Amino acid sequence: MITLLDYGAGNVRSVTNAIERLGETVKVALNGDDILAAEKLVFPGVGAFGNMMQILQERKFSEPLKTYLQSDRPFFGICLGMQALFEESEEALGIKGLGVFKGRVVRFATDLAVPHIGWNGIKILQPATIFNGLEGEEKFYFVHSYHVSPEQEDVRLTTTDYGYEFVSAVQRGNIIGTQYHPEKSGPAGLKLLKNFIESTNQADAPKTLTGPTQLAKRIIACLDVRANDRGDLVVTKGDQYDVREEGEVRNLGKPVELARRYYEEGADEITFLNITGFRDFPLEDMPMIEVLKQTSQNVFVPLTIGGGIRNYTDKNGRHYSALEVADAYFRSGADKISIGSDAVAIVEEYLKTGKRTGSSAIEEISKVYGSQAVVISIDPRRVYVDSPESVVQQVIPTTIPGPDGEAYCWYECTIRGGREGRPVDAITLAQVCEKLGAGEILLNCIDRDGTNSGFDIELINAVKSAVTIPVIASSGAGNADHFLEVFSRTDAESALAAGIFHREEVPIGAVKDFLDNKVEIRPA
Ligand code: 1PR
Repeated sequence: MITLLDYGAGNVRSVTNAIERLGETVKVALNGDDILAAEKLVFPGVGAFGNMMQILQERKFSEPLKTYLQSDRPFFGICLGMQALFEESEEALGIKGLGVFKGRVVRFATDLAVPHIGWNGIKILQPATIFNGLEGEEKFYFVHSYHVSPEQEDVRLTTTDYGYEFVSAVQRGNIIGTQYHPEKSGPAGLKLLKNFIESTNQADAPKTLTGPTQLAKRIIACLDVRANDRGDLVVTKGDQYDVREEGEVRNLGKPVELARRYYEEGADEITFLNITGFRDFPLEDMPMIEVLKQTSQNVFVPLTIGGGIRNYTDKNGRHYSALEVADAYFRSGADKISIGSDAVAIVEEYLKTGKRTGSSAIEEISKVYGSQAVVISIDPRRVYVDSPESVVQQVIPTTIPGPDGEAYCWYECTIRGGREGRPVDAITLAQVCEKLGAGEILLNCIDRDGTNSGFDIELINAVKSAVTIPVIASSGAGNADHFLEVFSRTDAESALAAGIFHREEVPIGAVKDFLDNKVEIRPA
């Protein structure tokens, strides 16, 4: 039996699902005695360091955890669960870690996008049973802005390159910690967890990479979900956001089944967008929560969910904060949440006052779950203008002239699924959201959505060059070449598509086969 330390934040469901999938039972530690009684302890930390350490203290978990670790019984810390083993973190100066390993947790000091999100390789420095049976070339899923910096060389288990080489796993005796998420790293990650569960004493000689590891460009499958007119939850897909055909909501399949198919075909991430979330409050629309729960039982890559994440007061006067909505999603299996319409309202408010309120959904959720868990979904539409001076918004020159030959455009943010335009532009929106704590931009484009005509390269370059967080290019993919184009002509970290995958015009495997040897990818 595996004991799981759940300190209340983040997605522990995925770790439980992964362990149960491997045939092992999971007991959640409810108090210090449960920790002390554990035979094998897994600590899947997600969120922010300060918040985690405070909760460990409040729940009186810290001392039993230290005692357990001193006894050298099997321990697996994942992400923050590894960082907690160190003395302190730059993420929350003044708050002490468990101090089991000497050293600190530091923020990435690189010009590359931070958080470091996606699939990267590892260089194995010493034998460890968790790597038995692996080829050494596998990629694992990372999502973090901080990494450990151990004082002692001999605890370094793996390193990874991102701007520079950092320690991505540690080991001392039976204590193991990885920065990467095995529960989100597909078959390779499951193998690693299986090795921990079965723990033989014999570690194979490690096979490892020689050169630097490379972060893969991610291919993301997106499922727009809503109820059709009969009330069934379906995956739908619009043309420029219009999801109806001859009056009916297009039905392209069942969300849980499709997500599972995309996982098996090699999707690096799966995104669900509850596209009517702006009018049907998600906590009253429990089917989406159920979709997440069921999906996370079979899908071991990251899951993002968006739609309806905002403050809400129901008809009985009960107030829900956006954080509560996000909590429900995280606890049901989401790794990231995506905020659309509410981000526009937050940014408009910020632009009026120039001040943070500290209470916006972006700030509150990133404080608890970490910025890497907060994606901003932007739904922009091109507006052509004659000159950069003609509007206050950020304008770019365009090689695709407007209907009257205009040589400039700006990107108007929309809300409520493209129904309403707002005077804020996509570049400003992305910049302000980054400032408020968002960790990634999902950059849609209404003009390209569902057109199969390729990504809007000008939009992606304009937004990508204005922020330091990762950008997901979205809307318009019609063939595998469009993915090569977006990765060669922009610095987007990932590309998302919907229609071509749902209609099986170009399967994910075909996109990856086409990109292989041209772009760094995780093979399907
Ligand atoms: O505003 O926080 O409630 O979130 C609602 C979310 O639902 C937003 O992320 C918004 O993008 C999304 N949404 C709302 N209405 C629609 C619609 O289509 N009517 N879908 C919609 C947006 C856009 C993409 C799509 C790509 C790729 N979907 O994510 O998957 O454009 O499509 P393609 O490859 O077929 O071209 P809130």
